[in-house]
Parts: sequence; C-alpha cells; structure tokens
Amino acid sequence: MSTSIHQPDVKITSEFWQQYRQLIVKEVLPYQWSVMNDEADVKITDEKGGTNPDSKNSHAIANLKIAAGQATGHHFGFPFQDTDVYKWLEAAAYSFNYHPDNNLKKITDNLIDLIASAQDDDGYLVTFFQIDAPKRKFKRLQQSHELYTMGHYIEAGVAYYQATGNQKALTIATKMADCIDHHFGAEETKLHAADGHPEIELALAKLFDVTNEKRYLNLAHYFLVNRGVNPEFYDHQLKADGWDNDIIPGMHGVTHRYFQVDQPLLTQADAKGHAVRVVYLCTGMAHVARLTGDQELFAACKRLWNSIVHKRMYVTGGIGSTNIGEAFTYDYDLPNETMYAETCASVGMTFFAQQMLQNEANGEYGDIIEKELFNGALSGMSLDGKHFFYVNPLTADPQFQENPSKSHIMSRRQDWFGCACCPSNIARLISSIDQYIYTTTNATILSHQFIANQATFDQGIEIKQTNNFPWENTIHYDITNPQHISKKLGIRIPGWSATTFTLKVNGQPQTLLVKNGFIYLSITESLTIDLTLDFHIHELQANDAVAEDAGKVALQRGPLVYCIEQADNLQNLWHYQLLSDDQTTYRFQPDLLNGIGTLSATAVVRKTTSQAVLYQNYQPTVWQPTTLTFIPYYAWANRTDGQMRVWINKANA
Ligand code: FUB
Ligand code: ZN
Repeated sequence: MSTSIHQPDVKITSEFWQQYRQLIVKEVLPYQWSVMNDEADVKITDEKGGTNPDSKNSHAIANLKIAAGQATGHHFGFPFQDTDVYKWLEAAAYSFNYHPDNNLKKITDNLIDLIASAQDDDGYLVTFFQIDAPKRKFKRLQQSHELYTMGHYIEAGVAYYQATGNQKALTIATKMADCIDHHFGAEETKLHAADGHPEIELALAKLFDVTNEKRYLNLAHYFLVNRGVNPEFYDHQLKADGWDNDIIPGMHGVTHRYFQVDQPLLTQADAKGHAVRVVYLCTGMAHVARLTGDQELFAACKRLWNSIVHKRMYVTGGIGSTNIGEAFTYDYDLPNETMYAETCASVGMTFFAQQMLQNEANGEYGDIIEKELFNGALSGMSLDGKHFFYVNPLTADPQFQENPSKSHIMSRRQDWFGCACCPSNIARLISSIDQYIYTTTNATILSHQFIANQATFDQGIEIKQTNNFPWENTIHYDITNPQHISKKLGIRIPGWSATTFTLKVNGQPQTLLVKNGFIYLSITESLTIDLTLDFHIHELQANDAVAEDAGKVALQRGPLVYCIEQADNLQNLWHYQLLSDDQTTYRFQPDLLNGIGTLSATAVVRKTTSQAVLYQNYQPTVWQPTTLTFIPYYAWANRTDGQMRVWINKANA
C-alpha cells in the first residue's frame, strides 16, 4: 500500500493567480459568509432559471443554529444546505495558508464550535434530518445527501485541522466517519449502499490520509466496489419510506443511471448520469485506487476518464451536455445552446485529474487541470468575486431567458442560488491552487502547472518558477538542491505545445524526448531551466462527429480558450465569419477586465437586409470586412449584457 503523498510548501507568486487569491480573502469569503448568515442584500436565483421562493435568504447558518439548539424554527432549503457552509469553511482554511487573518479565524473557530454543538452524540450531522425528519435518517439515501453532506464537512474539517491544528475540527470529522462506519458496510446488520450523491468516498480517503485509520479507507473502498451491485437498493428504500414522499420533489422517479448505480461501478464504460456525481465518484475512486493499489479500481477510473475527456467534454473543460439531470448524454453530443457545464463539474474534474496524476505521470491529467483552472472552472466567478455562474455555456444570449429549454443559460452571473453548490466550490479551488502545481513521489517531482511560485520540498530542495503565464510563454526555473539529493524533475509539455517548445538547462539548449507528456531532467545538482512554449494562436476544430461545431472554430492561445462578446462585436454573433486565411493578432490590454490579452481577427460580417418577412427566396450573402475581437473565455460577462460565443463560423471550414 502506498502512503500519502507529501505536499511541498508552495507560495504562489503568479500575478494572475495572486489577484484571484486576494479576491478570495478580501471579497469572496466575507461576501459568502454574509450571504449564509442572511445579512447580505442579495437576489437568490433558481439555478434552473426563475426565482427562489424565498429570494432573500440562504438560511445555511440558521439551520446549524437550530440544530445546535441556539435558535428555533424549521430547516430551510435543500437537505444539503449545510454543505455551502462546509465548502466555505474549507476555502477559508486554505486561505490561512497564504493569508493568516485573526478576525476570520475567530469566525471560523466559532463556526467549528457551532458545528460541534449541532452534531449528535453519535456523530450524525445533517441539519435537515435533525430538525425536521429525525425518523428518516439513512432511510432515503437515493436523495437524502446525508453522506454527501457529512463528506463535505469531513473535507472541511481535515483542511481546517491541517491549516490551524484545531483538534475539534478533526474530531467532528472522525465522529461523523465513525457514525457512517457504524451504519454502512458489508456486515449483515449494516446498510449495503452509499449515498445517491458520491462525495463520502473522496472525503474518507482524505480522512485516512490525515488519521491513518484503516477503517475509513476500507469503508471508502467498500462504497466504491459495491456501487451499482444492487441497483434495486434505492427502490426498496423508497418504497419503505413512501414511494413519492420525496425530500427533493420529484426525485423518486430519477433513473439509476443518473446516480451511477445502474451497473457495478467497476464495469461502467461510459460517464453517465449527473456530471458532478461522476467526477466526485472518480476522484474518490482514483484516490482509493492509489492508497490500496487496487488496479481494478484504477482501470475503472481510466475508462471513465477517457469517456469524459475524449468524447464528452467541451473545449473549455465544461462537462454535462444537458440541463435535464445536469448530466452527460452520449459521445460527441456537445450542444452549445442547451448544455450545462456546471461550475461544480469543472471543479470536480480538476479534483479527478489531480488524483489521476498522483496515480501515474501522464501529462494529459495536467492538461485538464490547466484547462479547468484557466477556463471552465474560473468562468464560474465574476471579476468582482460576488457573482457566480452555475452553468458555463459556450453560446449565450440574454433572450434565452424567454425559452424554458434554454433559460438555465444565463448571460449574467448571479448573486447566489437556491442550490448554492457552485460559489463556495470555486472559492475552495482557488484558495487551494497551491496544491495543484506539483505532484511528488520519492524519486520525482512533477511540475505540471505553469503558475509562478516558490516551492520547498523535503530535504531542502527548492524550486522557484517565474513566468507571466497565461500571457507570456517563457517559463524560468531556479532549482536548488543543497544536499544533492538524487531526484528527477518532470516538466509537463502541454498538449497545445507538444510539437513546438524549446528548452535550455543552465543556458545550454537541450533536446529531450517527451514521455507521456513530460520531459525529465536530473536535478541532483542545482540548476536553471528555461522553457519556451508555443503561444501561437490555435484555431481548433471539433471532431467531425460533433454536429454542433461543424464549420466552426474556437481560438486558443496558450491555456486560454477565447470567445467573442457583443460588448466588442456589435452585430448578432452568428453573422460573423472568420476568413479562411484570417490574420489574428494578440495584444495585452492592462486596463481591460483586470488586464487581459485580447485577439483581433480579420473577419467578415453578413450585410443584413431589413427583411419584413420571416422567410424569403434565397439571396446570396453580401459580406463586409470587419475585425472580430476575442477575450479570454473566463472573463466573459463582466461588462454589458449581450451574446457570447466560443465557436465561431469559419469560411470554408
Ligand atoms: O446535489 C448536490 C449538488 O447540487 C450537486 O453536486 C449539484 O450538481 C447540484 O445539483
Ligand atoms: Zn454547483
């Protein structure tokens, strides 16, 4: 069995990410805390379009106070409302690693006390059931989110304990895990199933990492290998609890496939059902596979990885092709107007990729971390840190609000959601980004993200990485290894730069073979490395099987996928067409959208006729020359409301 991976101490120096990490501590955390305490003047939006019935309050902290006996009343919100608080707490914990803050720490210490008071003596803590349905605990696992909710606390508790040493935070987590272990497992007297929403698996693996308590790892393993073995389990429970006596209205009718229980997880070939569930499940599975050495589990991870990344992922890293069930559909079905691409799904995909990389050195996992960090996940939050996307579309139009099958695609980020899973998820990812740059084993350090930093590893090895990524393509490393420890450094050569890069070691040009997406160098002696990546503007086309993108291209420079917005391009965006031999230039604009690199492309725009009729006889199109301005996808919807597109018509494409 392999032991847990020792994380280096990483200080982020990247200007791009420092801006975001300061935003987390200055705006995001205070804002989200005030929302969860019902102190912010916000509009709460239904993530599917429309308005939440209680459009002012989250009640997430109020629910904990009621469960703790510090207030009275009923539970409000989804049965997993507590998780908003836990993910926020986890984000705050990570922020202490780079921005210690006594005032925030008082708040979070008090929050730990509140959570401890809300926890039942046996370790159970899900405020919905404690307050309003104590007799139904663990009786409706298909939709109860009980293990999902406690799993999120366990993640937060581990992070908080690691950041602050607060023992109580960890004890709450171990009591929860003990409670779950008491009720679930292979023994006759226990429940033989896991939560409808995976999460507990990855949480128990993290808890094992910090406690070394084997029961937690065994339980996580049990949940994984047992998933889908008895698909009828949920149906039996639903019948016993009252078939349509739903906690989440209508959920009893949802298919097994949605929950990834229609067949044993270990035999599932395609990513199916609810996208966030799949990637949380895979994150736990990859972590447990590494910890246990279970190759069957790892093979299942790889199958699902390939299904997602090679057949079911948007060019931005978004996943989930339909809003019905927030789900995967079928291979190459990547509609741009009715898609989902939930922020949580991109965040979860980053978790999955990180775990895969800890199993094996393959640059593709690093490529996906990068794709999500700079595109699909990052677009979930506005530049002011107070507005969030639930859905991250590739085509948007304010008019979609008038069409119920598209109204989930918003062209403005929202203050908050009735189901507010995404805001704190993106917060915890950004505040922990230092954990996504290196992966270490005894013999090798993998440097897989080009996020400028200073890192200290075991035995005094230090790596200083300087760059102006994602805007500039030169990456400089200063490596010191004072004890001459025998070590290799693997540097990821991104897929978008695979054929064109140059490398110098101590100023001398080198030619190294790329092995599974990495080049390897010995760093037993201190040295400098200069890597220059390919920052040509790539025009990407989708696989022929993607009907939606036929005749279109998407632009990418370095890790950034670009889009066009009406703020820069005034006509309806479907009227633009890139020339077959378009010339595209790049310019950094320090005063635009906190400083971004824009692209200008030679294009044509359709000369529209003022048609009085809906249809008329065909007339050849008259094209007028124009320039199309592109901005990085993550920065869209931060100016005036309007249309946005990633895939652009291309002449002769
Ligand atoms: O079910 C809990 C969370 O709510 C999911 O992870 C999100 O997709 C949203 O459905
Ligand atoms: Zn979400």
